[in-house]
Amino acid sequence: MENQYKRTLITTALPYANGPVHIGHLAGVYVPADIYARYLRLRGRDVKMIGGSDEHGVPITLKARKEGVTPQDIVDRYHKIIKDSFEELGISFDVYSRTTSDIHHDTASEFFRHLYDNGKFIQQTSMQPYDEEAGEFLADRYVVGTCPHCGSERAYGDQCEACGTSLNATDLINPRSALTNAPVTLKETSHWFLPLDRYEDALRQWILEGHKEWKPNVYGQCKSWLDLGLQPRAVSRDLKWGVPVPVEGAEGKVLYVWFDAPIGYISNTKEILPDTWQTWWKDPETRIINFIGKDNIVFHCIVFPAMLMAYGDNFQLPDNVPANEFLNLEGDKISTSRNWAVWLHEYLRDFPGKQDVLRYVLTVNAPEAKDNDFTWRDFQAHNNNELVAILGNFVNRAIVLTHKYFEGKVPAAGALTDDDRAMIAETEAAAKALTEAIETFHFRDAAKYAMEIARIGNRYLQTSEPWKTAKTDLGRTATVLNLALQLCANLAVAFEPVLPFMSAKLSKMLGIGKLDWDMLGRFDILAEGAAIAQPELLFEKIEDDAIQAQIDRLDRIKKENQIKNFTPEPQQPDVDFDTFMKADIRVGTVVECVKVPKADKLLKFRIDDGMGGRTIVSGIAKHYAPDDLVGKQVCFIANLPPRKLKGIESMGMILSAENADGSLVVIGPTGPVAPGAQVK
Ligand code: B3M
Ligand code: ZN
Repeated sequence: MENQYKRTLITTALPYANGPVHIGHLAGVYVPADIYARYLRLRGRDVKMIGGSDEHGVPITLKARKEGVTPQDIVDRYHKIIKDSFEELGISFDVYSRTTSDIHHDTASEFFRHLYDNGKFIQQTSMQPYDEEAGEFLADRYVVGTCPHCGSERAYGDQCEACGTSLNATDLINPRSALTNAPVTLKETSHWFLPLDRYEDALRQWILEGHKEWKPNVYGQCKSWLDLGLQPRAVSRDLKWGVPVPVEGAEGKVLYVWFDAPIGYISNTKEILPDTWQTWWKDPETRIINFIGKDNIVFHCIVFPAMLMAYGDNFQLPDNVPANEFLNLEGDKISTSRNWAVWLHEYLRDFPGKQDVLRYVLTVNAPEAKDNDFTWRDFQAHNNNELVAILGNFVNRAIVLTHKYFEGKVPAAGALTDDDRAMIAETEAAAKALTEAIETFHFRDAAKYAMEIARIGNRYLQTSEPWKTAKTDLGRTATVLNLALQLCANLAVAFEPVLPFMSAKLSKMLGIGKLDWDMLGRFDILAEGAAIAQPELLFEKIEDDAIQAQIDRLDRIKKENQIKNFTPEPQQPDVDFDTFMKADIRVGTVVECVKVPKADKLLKFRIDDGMGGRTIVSGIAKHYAPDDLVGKQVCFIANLPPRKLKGIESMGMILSAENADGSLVVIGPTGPVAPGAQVK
């Protein structure tokens, strides 16, 4: 079932350099791509894994403007963070470059020029949002106004973030420029369009007929796009940041970011293979695989292939596009703008040396067929119950016993029993299933089959009890430990794509030089008498406090977001002054406060009200501990009729504000006030 291509070019979506990468990017694109690349390398295949930062596009210029720096400053900052953190996580790019490189600008320009010279574009004029004051056309994101659906005044020209509706800039009520706040006008402009409709039949043929094996989510999205009918798509924009459109009369225009970015795959290949890059793109014996997230499917399966078809010259189309769905975080959509994410560079700082744990958890939870959820408790459980308790435990036991009974040397295996043969057969079956899973991009299953080999190991030690036979039949113990060590070697191979750091450590302990996928399922990897190093822990337990710190961080962010996005309740109808004055609001000092028994919401206050004191029962026990308010001054309504709560007579109501997250904050004077003073 192994494919017959001569070489494999793996591309990974180029992340925008307007922020760091997070676990959603990793689970969707980079971890699966890395697993696949590492697997092919272990098979001795010729493979290149191509990556880089996408450094154009409006979000980058917006961020630069917001911070008062240049777009180049922004991309320099995030390119470095992204590149360094990928490297630390062991994502084994053969190149990780950037679309601001000269080689990319040249390649993208040449690509456009070739299409232009060969009449592959049509030119169309249209009316676009314009800022008279700045003298600039405005990208959708630069137009702000009132949402026609929900009335939010902070909607953008492409989307209202308050209600989630996607919009056109012309839909907004009172559109204004985000640059100058000037009212937006419409002005005529001319752009180049790639007429996708010309490639519709070829695309149908290629995908719908030729690639029925693609994942259902990818195939389905392509089919619905094609069934809707394709339209010409603009490939230029009126912007300053980007690759300038390389033709006469195109001043002030750049290539649309989605035109230049996929060409980045070609530029980055050129960068490492200046002489042979064409073989990697134009030889039909090259297999191209695009790893992307589901929001990029149309660009990789429709637009970029149409660009390549338009170019001609034997450019090859991807053989597969194993796009993933989305990963959520603690039940909520990951969002860069809401800071709702686990950022890779922060993970690496908070969990040093635990790269493999994240890789493992993102693999077993990968959103391969549907959206999936990452939770910190689940992360901890996978580490403690699987990596530590199954994989780490098995390897440790096998090596410790080898040192205990055979001075750290691989003992000789004697005659095999039925149990031994059954264990070998199970391992072979798991290895076969593992290979099949990786070949078909089922990486979740792959990680499970690899872990199955460790489970087989634990069961084997448990049933054959080499520590018992050591007293009666040391030869039998030797056989069992020989096989157990061979299983450890199998684990070093099986897990290399997912857990490369563990695999390197284990290989070193076992004295294995170079790993090879063909070792998998074999029980003669380690030679009799070979020295095994002292056992080192492969994984350590992650304690509750480390997990709680992450959960607390997310709680804080959730709270901050609620306050940021708070919309006050509409104002109440007018009340006449005399009615208002009837409410007698006073200041009092809290003298004493206790919890009301059998009522988890209630606190009983003794208040010095300057009039002999009173008792007030208040439902704020979820927000304040009894001691919090003693000695503080609060405002209360004094003339409400007395009310019995849990048998206690409450004489008034303490005032508090309800915060955006539903929490209550008690209201008091900002300076010392005589108890009993009236609030007017
Ligand atoms: N930068 C979009 C994204 O990060 C885009 C991918 C480009 S791949 C050529 O989702
Ligand atoms: Zn809205």
